Amino acid sequence: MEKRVVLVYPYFRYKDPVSKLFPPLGIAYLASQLKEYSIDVYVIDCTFETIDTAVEKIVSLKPAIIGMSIMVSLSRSSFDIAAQLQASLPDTILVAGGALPSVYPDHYFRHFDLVFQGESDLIFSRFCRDYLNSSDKIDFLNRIDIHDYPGICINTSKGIISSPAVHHDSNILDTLPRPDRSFFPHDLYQLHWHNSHQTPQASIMVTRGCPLTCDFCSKPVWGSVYRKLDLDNVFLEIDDIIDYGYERLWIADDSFTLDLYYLREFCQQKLSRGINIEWTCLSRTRGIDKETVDLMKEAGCEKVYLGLESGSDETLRLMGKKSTVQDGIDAVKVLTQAGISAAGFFIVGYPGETVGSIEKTFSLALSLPLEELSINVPLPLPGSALYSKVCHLNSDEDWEIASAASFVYKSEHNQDWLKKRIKETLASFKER
Ligand code: B12
Repeated sequence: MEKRVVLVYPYFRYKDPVSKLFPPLGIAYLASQLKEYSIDVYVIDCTFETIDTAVEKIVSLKPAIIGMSIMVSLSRSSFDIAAQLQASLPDTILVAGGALPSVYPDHYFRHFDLVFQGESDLIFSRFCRDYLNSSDKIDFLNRIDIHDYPGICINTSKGIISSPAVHHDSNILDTLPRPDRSFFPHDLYQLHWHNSHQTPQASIMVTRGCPLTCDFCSKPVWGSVYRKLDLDNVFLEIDDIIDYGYERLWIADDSFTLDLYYLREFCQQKLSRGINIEWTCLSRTRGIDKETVDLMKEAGCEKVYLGLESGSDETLRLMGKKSTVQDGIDAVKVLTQAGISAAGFFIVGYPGETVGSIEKTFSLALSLPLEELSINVPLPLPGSALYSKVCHLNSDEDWEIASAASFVYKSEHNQDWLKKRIKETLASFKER
């Protein structure tokens, strides 16, 4: 084995072509941390690969450690690759991390040696340094003191042991190196955006965590404590993204508009520094006002994705949303009046809602001046309150998501009818 770490992002575009493709940011965070320890690091971003070529590349590198970044829809690919790697590289340590392993670590032990939960970039790199300085895999794993590595979860002869994941304070986050995006095929990503007639975009995270408690939302990595990054560092990262040729930022924060003071500061500094790049973000519907939205527009905000969710206040209550239908209508209005496009996410077929409330959602979706519309049935994400109510998936179950209109659990709603109505609504939306 070579003293090197290979990071793998097991998303294969050919399996599930989505319109939005971003270089995987979690991998960029891990890579920069590993480089801080002068560790020899390689990245296999599978986005434009096939499983066979990806496995071939990883095996030829003979890494001592492989770290795979996994979210709910990447589970099957991660298991497929890991099974092949286990067979070809029995002495390599296989580590799973990211959103799904963070909430469901025991699912991974069949193919991985250990799991890191939560914000583990800092701790994983320390783990890699320590392991690369040791000589024997079995001996090292047997001697691990889990308190040395917060967030680690490991299957030992005495059973599964873990130490709780950490959420770093802002002052620690501000000392971390900027994510290293140098490993990704930016030309292919940008070609993808051009081919789909969209502005080339890269993702960035400015704030972390969300204190809201929506029933369907899982906060597997960042948790509930809202933290903000130092804006000097944020703008250096934005400079990197511009240097790689991207023309729009996709701000991936759970809710970038939560702290209006910080949001305005971001806009003002972006303007005063003359940083010329468009951006989009996600937002809740309540709380954004005209003054802030006008400033967002001036600072290059092109589109805001709103969690509108339902056309019925009763259903919004079932979803644990601390907002009303009117908040959503007002938010779309204030954005569009400022010249910012509004995109709407809706969920239909929520447990406990009625056909009447579902129809209200379809009507609302068609009545608003939205630029983009997404309507899904509930997806019970592991770690969400909804998940514990409706789902008891066992660990052999596959987590790959087949379709936005198919239930992955037994629902009281008629799936065929919902599918038909979603299709009709999306068709009417397109025709408009
Ligand atoms: C950008 C994004 C996308 C992008 C694609 C991902 C990409 N290439 O960038 C798009 C828009 C396509 C997308 C789609 C979907 N997404 Co998405 N997405 C996100 C989002 C907003 C940001 C991801 C990100 O870059 N985060 C920043 C990086 C730094 O965080 P990170 O990857 O988690 O990495 C950190 C740790 O996890 C850890 N880590 C990560 N990998 C590894 C690996 C190892 C070895 C170790 C040790 C540590 C480690 O270190 C990092 C730093 O601490 C997150 C929410 C969020 N705020 O994170 C949702 C999120 C990941 N998505 C989610 C979901 C459900 C989806 C969809 C299934 C939605 C749907 N219904 O269609 C689809 C699936 C698409 C597909 N085909 O796979 C869920 C996943 C839930 C889960 N439990 O797995 C999340 C958490 C949002 C949510 N709360 O619902 N998504």
